Amino acid sequence: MNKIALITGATAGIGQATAQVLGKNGFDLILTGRRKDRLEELKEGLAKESDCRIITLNFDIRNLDETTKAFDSLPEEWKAIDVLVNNAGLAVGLEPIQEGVVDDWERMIDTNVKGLLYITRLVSPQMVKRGSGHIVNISSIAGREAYANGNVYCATKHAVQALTQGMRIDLLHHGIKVSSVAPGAVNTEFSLVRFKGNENKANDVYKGFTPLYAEDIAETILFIVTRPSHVNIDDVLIMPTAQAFSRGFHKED
Ligand code: NDP
Ligand code: 8X3
Repeated sequence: MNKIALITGATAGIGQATAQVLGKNGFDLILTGRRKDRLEELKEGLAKESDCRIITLNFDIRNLDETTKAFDSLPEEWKAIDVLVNNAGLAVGLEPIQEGVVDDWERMIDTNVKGLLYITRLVSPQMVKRGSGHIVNISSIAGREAYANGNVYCATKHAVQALTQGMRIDLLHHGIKVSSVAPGAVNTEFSLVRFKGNENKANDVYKGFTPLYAEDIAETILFIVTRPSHVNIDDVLIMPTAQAFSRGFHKED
């Protein structure tokens, strides 16, 4: 039987690419997100390109009740998840703290921190029961350093780093691996979401240099989850060659 990977936020960007890469490399998939049509499209596409089995779960990860119901709806054998990729997340807004929009703060904290915790709380007991499993948390360069106006988003990703370490310690005696992947700028829908649909602002983020692509992160995740059982890749910081730190880019006109 194939290993089962649950990927949160598989409707776009890094999660979608990870679904494609893991699906083509022998994993069965549980794919989640709010946009049901995108999940169905991805499932259909993957079914043509690979022979992996796929279940889609459509829910808002900020809602504990919805998340629990979605997990409970899985057939019993699918609850034995081998790999959990905690990817669903977002930045909303880019304002100095004194001008911050409280609703934006709540969306980020509820998704990036609380949502990650909700799904981990549901999946990890099954891993503990079996004495195996792997949790991969998608952090960010924003989880290593703060940058101007990034305040709350950076705080949520610092929380992901701390949770990665905490989970690794708590799960140490249960044979469960915990890893984090912290990317720099990846060209996905991330900036479109951050700038609330403003395409010009979003496109500007990736102008003048070659950013990472979602596939670069997906390949990294595949490497991490296919190491031998005695090897854990704790933390990966992966940056575009043209980015040395959060706001340090080599850009050409
Ligand atoms: P995208 O916007 O392309 O994808 C984000 C995914 O998260 C979507 O599938 C979206 O699905 C899902 N998501 C967001 N909110 C919710 C929610 N409330 N409930 C369920 N799913 C949700 O961005 P990326 O692929 O770039 O982002 C993926 C992760 O990578 C995030 O955690 C982000 O912080 C992190 N990251 C991104 C970087 C970048 O530069 N792009 C760099 C470093 C880290 P849907 O809207 O359908 O619910
Ligand atoms: C996404 C990258 O630098 O915009 O986490 O925060 S950054």
